[in-house]
Amino acid sequence: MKRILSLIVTMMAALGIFAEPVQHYVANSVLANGSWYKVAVENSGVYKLTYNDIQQMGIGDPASVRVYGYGGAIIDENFARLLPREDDLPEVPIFMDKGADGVFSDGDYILFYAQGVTKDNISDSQPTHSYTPNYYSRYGYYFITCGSGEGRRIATQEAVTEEPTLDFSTTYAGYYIHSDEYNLINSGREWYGYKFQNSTLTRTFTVSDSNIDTSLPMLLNVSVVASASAITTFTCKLNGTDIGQQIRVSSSANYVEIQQQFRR
Ligand SMILES: [Ca+2]
Repeated sequence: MKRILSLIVTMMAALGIFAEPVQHYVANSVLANGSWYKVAVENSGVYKLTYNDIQQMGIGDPASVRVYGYGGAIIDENFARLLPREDDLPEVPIFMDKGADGVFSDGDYILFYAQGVTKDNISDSQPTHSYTPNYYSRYGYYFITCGSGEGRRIATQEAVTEEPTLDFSTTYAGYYIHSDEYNLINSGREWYGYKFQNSTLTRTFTVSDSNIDTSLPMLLNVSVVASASAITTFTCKLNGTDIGQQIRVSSSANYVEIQQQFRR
């Protein structure tokens, strides 16, 4: 009896510990105070706001401008992995060019890096390049305000003086051609972009980047879906030449998806 009682006490103590809520929330959002201006971004990159842009937003003191936000990448659906993260908007470091007079004024600007809606998954160990789209938004948003004094700045790195150990003039690049126009069963995340039917049985997709070195290996990922009473075939050509075997989708009353890789 004594042993059972002791077990219950231990369990209650343990339950008491786990019932304690884990607090990850700030008391107030940064958005609670001041005037804010919201800007939308679609693609990742460095964005520029001029002194006049900031002034026209109605920011009281353009020299004290601050940028907040996470951008547009989809967040992890496993909330447990998000928990160590602050729940409020983080301040984004900016670069501010004040010109020769050292005063943020007409003709000056700020730069900041913004995350777009496509999250690149780049692996250093494998020559692959994939991406995760944001299924819920076409834009990411940043919030502009001003604070007192100077906001967060992009840190200056020490110049590297050592001799390089690797010399290269090319790198991997990824291009995505997708258009989320059709959701075939009006459900889920599978979206397709281009219909091949009736008189449109050929489509040309152009990557307009004159810096591509066409002598280097290339990997082409193609995803097609079909539903037909006969086998559906797709032929992929690169600059007019077949790049590999045809993609064959078996006949089916249901939609069948095929993903195929071509290497050249
Ligand atoms: Ca200036």
